[in-house]
Amino acid sequence: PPALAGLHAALATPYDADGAIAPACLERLIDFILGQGIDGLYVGGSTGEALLQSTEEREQVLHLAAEAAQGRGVLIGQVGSVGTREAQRLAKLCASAGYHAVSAIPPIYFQHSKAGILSYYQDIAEAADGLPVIVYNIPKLSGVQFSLGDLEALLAIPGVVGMKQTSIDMYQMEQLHRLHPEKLLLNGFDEMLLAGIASGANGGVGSTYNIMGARYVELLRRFRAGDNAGALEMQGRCNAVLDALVTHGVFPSLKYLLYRMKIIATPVCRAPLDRIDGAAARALDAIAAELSAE
Ligand code: SI3
Repeated sequence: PPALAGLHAALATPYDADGAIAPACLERLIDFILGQGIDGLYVGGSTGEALLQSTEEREQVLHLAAEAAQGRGVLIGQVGSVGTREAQRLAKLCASAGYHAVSAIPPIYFQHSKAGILSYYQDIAEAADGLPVIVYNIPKLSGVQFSLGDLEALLAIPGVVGMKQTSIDMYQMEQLHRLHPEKLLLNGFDEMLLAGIASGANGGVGSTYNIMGARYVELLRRFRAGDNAGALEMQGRCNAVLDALVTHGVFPSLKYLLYRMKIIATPVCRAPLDRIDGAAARALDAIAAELSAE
């Protein structure tokens, strides 16, 4: 499998009660994730709430995560932004801070031409100073739809080594694998990790690897050992948790669980993300107890 394959947690950003980034909690979270057997960290992605942070805060998180990892695991920095300048600035930082790769969502809000999006990725690859670039395809949140041909044009950019596919289109995953077997393919939706790796993905990036990484490590181990029924059983155990997260809001629920598992000090997400209370809190408390006991 290509380098950078494996399971990478889409790192959450812990905050203190005032909403500032909490370095000690970030360290504890990274220790917890890597202790579960997860291969690396995907820093500054959707789960990291990067687009709700200032550029300076995004830089701070990228630095803090690299320091806390202390050379353990693969480090992938998500640098995608509304505009090219910020993305390049963050890509440069990753190159100097010991990251192994950068990744980027397409430029959002303005509806850019395909040529504009292509040059955005070329510019990021240049700023990344030789670091491999992983395109982050997430049509659900970015609003940018890529055809197979569009994705192939992105994969042909010098420096682009692969794709993080946060898409339910497993036909497209299989096509990417079949037509570009040398490229890295990371599965984005945790609830479909088994489907993704069965369709050619070399691993995954997931938000719920923050809370139950060991379950995904075991899923992948069983799949690689040819135990498909066992892998499906693990996917089911993960999805029983994901059912609640998807119902109550993935990012606020994830923070709430990390808080109840005593890994981070507050369940705070950046507004306008929701807060968890009432019946949602009660449902998640039971899950936190179950995960803490593992
Ligand atoms: O950048 C990131 O935080 C991710 O890689 C996120 C990851 O792909 C998540 N996707 C979204 C849209 O949130 C999944 O892990 C997702 O939260 C999970 O599968 C629940 O739907």
